[in-house]
Amino acid sequence: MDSKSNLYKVKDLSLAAAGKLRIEWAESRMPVMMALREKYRKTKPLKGYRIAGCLHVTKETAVLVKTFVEAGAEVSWSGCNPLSTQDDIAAALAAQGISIYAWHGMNVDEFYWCIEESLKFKPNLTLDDGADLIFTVHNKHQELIPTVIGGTEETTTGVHRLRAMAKDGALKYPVIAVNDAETKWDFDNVYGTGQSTLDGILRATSVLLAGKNFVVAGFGHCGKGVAIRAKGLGANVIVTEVKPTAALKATLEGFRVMTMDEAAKVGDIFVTATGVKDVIVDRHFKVMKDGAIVCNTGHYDCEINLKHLAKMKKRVRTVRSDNEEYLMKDGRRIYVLAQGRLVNLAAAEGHPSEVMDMSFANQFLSQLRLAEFHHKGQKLENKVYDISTQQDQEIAGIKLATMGYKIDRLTMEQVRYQSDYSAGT
Ligand code: 3DD
Repeated sequence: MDSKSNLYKVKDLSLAAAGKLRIEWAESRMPVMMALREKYRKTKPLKGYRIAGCLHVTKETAVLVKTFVEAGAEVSWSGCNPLSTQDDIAAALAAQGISIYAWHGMNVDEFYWCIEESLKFKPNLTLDDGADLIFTVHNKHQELIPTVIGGTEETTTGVHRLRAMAKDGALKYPVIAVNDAETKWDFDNVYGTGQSTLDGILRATSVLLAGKNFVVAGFGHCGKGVAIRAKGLGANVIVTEVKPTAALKATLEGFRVMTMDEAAKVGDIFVTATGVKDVIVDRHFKVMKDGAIVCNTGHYDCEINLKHLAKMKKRVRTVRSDNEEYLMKDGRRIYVLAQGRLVNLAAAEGHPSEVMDMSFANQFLSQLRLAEFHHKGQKLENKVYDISTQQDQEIAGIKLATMGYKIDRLTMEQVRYQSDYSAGT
C-alpha cells in the first residue's frame, strides 16, 4: 500500500506508468471528452469547485477526472465498488497529483473509509455511481450539506435511491440524474453493459458461448444489451422477468421467456441484471446443472443469494481469477464469478471507452451546469433533475461529428409544419 498522509491511498504506485498508457488509450477513443477538455481548459469554469467523486476507477473515469482538473476543479476520488478499481489507473491518478482512495479487493469497511477520506477536503459538488457517497454525506456528514451546491448520479440503482430520498423529503441538495440521459441510458446501459458483461464472463471462464443456454434475469436496458450480444455469439438466450411489457419485448426479440424456477433447470450460464435482490436463491441452486456458471451485472451484489449457496456447499475454492467453484453436497459444481459483484467491472474493464465518452460528457456538463447555476446565484430545489434534451442532442451531435457522420436538418418549412395543427389529411 502506498499512501501520503492527506493525498491518496492506492495499492501500488509503481503501476502508474502502465496506468498512464491505458488512460492515453482511453483518451484516443473518447473524442467528446477531449473536445470538452479543449473547450474549457483555458477558461477553467470549474475553478473554485471541489468535486468528491465515488465512481468505478477505470481508464475512462481517469479521463473524466483529468477533464475536471483541466477545467479548473479540485477532485477527490473513491471507487464505488470494492472489486472494480483498476490499480494501475488509481496509481496513475495518484502520481498525477489526484487525491484518490481506491484499490481492488477492498472490504466494505475500507470502502467506506475511502469515501470518508475523499470528503475531508469539504466538497461543494458530489458525483456518485450508486449513491453511496451522497448517502454518507446525508447520514454521517450533515455538516457538509450547507456547502454542497449539488450532485450527479451515474446509475439506474443510484437514481432510484435518490428519487426515493427526494420523495421522502430526505434529499438535502439537488442532484442531476445522469443515468437518465438518452445519451447515457440508451448507449452505456445497452451497448456498454452488453459487451462488457460478456467480456467479464469470457475473461473469468473462457467458455464457448455458442450453443449454451444463456439465462438473463431482467430485460431492462442492461439485460436487453446482454441478451442481444449473447445471441450474437450463438448462445440460446432465455429471459426471465417480472414486468409483463419487458417480458413481451423479449419474446418479440426472439428470446425464450420463462420463470427462473424453470430456467434454473436448463441454464448453463446465468446473468442477473435486475437491480433487485434474491433473483437466484437456494431453490434455484438446488436444480442447476453440474458446471453452471452464475454471475451478476447489476450495481449491487444482492441479486444472487450467496448466503444460500454457502449453506448448501461442501467446499469452495478459487479455480481462476474472479471464478469460485462451489462443490455441492451431491457432487455438482456451481461457478460464481466476481463474488456476485458486477462482473463487467470486477472481472473485466467495464464498458468500452466509446460509450463512456457520452456518459461522462453528461457527467462533465451536468457538474458544469450545477457550477454555473451557483455562479449565477440561482438556487435549485432539493430534488432529482433530468438532463436537458438540448444536452443530449449536443452530445450526440459531437459524437456523430467525431465519427465522420453528417445528418439532415429540418427546413424552416418543416419546423412550421410540425407545429401547424391545422395541417391534416
Ligand atoms: N461503468 C461501466 N463501465 C464503466 C467504465 N468503463 N468506467 C466507469 C464506469 C463504468 C458503470 C457506469 O458507467 C454505469 O454504466 C452504471 O450504470 O453504473
